[in-house]
Amino acid sequence: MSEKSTSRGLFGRLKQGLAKTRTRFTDGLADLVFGEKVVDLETLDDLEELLLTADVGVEATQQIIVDLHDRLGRSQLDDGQAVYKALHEKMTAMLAPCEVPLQLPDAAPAVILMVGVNGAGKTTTIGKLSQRFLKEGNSVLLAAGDTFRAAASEQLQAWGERTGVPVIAQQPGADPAAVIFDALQAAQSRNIDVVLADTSGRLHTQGGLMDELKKINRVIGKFDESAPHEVLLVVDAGNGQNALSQARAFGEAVGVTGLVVTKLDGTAKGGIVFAIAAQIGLPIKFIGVGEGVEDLRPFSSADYVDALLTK
Ligand SMILES: Nc1nc2c(ncn2[C@@H]2O[C@H](COP(=O)(O)OP(=O)(O)O)[C@@H](O)[C@H]2O)c(=O)[nH]1
Ligand SMILES: [Mg+2]
Repeated sequence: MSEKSTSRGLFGRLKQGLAKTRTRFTDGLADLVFGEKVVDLETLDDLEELLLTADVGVEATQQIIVDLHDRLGRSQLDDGQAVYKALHEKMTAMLAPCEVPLQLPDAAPAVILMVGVNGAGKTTTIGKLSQRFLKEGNSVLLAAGDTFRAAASEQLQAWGERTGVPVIAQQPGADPAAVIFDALQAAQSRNIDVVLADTSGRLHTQGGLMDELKKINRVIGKFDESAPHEVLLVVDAGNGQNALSQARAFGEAVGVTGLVVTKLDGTAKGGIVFAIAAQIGLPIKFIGVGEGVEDLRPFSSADYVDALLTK
């Protein structure tokens, strides 16, 4: 397959993954800007409503509307196509600062800590990431830091078996910081390139569990003071605006370095990435648009907006 057709295939997958949000956008936009209708302030009101219902959030929506309003005021937007183009430009520009690809540090091993609420997709994302890193020529080891449920470490071990990656685990109820420390030592002695550390889901409002996460973070820092090199907060797009409070709380506790936004395929709330861009400003390292390994994609602002706004 040529490079071109591969990338077209991946883009098609992204479009399909974002179908629910895209339908909301393109259906709404079809009425607003693709018709013969004259573009006026009422159109902007309707557009505002459309953005809000796709979970773009009040702040990001205001930024977009103000930008279009300014342009409309300068009468650059005399037709629907011009509005569409301006909207496309503004939305891409808003997301661009969040497009910061994950770069593995030179450390041996590179340590990536995954955090987030229950069911967000941490363990699944670890499985998908381990395949990505392997493909890129790195050796990988998984640390089963979710010791809360027996099923959690089994789920991680199943990924380990599937990908042929070692998993360091202990009994349910073991101290997660100790499990992860063990895993780091094992990785070092085996010359492993990347350690992906899983953790139990916790609500950002559960103080005790957030303290446990801080301890995990400290213990990793004792192993290597530059670690963890990435702390990735996994958020479920279907939870909409809750992602923002999660990002703030986890950020305060352990210094989140980037986000993974999962399950965009199951929701029409794909606008949440704009709210994240406007109010959190952290890099979005990956997005999940399905169950397959290829459905965890590095975040691209241009592709994302293209996939949302093209029929
Ligand atoms: N459709 C879809 N499902 C996902 C995605 N990411 C994770 N899941 C599913 O979400 C569920 C919870 O994932 P899991 O990794 O166990 O969450 P954790 O509790 O954060 O570790 C599983 O059934 C996953 O298959 C995604 O991007 N799209
Ligand atoms: Mg899990």
